[in-house]
Amino acid sequence: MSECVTIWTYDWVPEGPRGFVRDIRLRWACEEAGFDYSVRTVPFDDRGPAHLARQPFGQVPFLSDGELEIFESGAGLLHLARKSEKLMPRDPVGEAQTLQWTVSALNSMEMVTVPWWFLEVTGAQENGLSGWLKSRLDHLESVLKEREWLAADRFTVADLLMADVLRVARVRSFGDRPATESYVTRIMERPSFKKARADQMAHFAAADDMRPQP
Ligand SMILES: N[C@@H](CCC(=O)N[C@@H](CS)C(=O)NCC(=O)O)C(=O)O
Repeated sequence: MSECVTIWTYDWVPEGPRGFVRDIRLRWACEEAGFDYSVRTVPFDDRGPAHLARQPFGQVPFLSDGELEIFESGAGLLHLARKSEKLMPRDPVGEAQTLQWTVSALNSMEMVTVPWWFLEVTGAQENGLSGWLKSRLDHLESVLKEREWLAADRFTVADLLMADVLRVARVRSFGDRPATESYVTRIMERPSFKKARADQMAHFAAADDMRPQP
């Protein structure tokens, strides 16, 4: 049953991360699949026991679907993908390819991009993770030179996640990789991504008016 999906995110975040908060992954997947969903919030400033009971690291997003509660954006995406063939094919080969690339987006790519990006934005003189990131991006470029999508010859949740991991500006501008660039650009052109991003931006902008003025 798709009508009970609820995506949980913060009630507000500062401007910097808007458009990148990971609830966008779940919003976007619901849009791609055509699910009805609602978005509910937990306080950004005060991450209390109710939040920690549902996301033990005090982070977002997490998802509820009827009786089910799931944290980790990747787990939430795979849950949604099990509900819609639009996100993951049902044949065993297509499904296996989708699963491996979904996990690889998190465990081979994001595990490098996030710490690399963090060193970049905190102004490290020399980013010691650049070689590691270059290697991962170069390997992916070789794959994307040969094909349009990561799995099953069609858009899947694996592409949604890989593109979301890669669309961070500093990662995109790190080296010249035309196949990867065209892949990310093409995926960001999808109406479901644009809607999810616009909705997230509007959600946090609306919360500004409710904030106590400094
Ligand atoms: N591995 C987690 C990462 C979640 C994550 O980093 N969430 C960010 C927002 S995009 C957050 O809650 N940051 C606040 C914090 O870490 O305290 C997932 O994919 O769900």
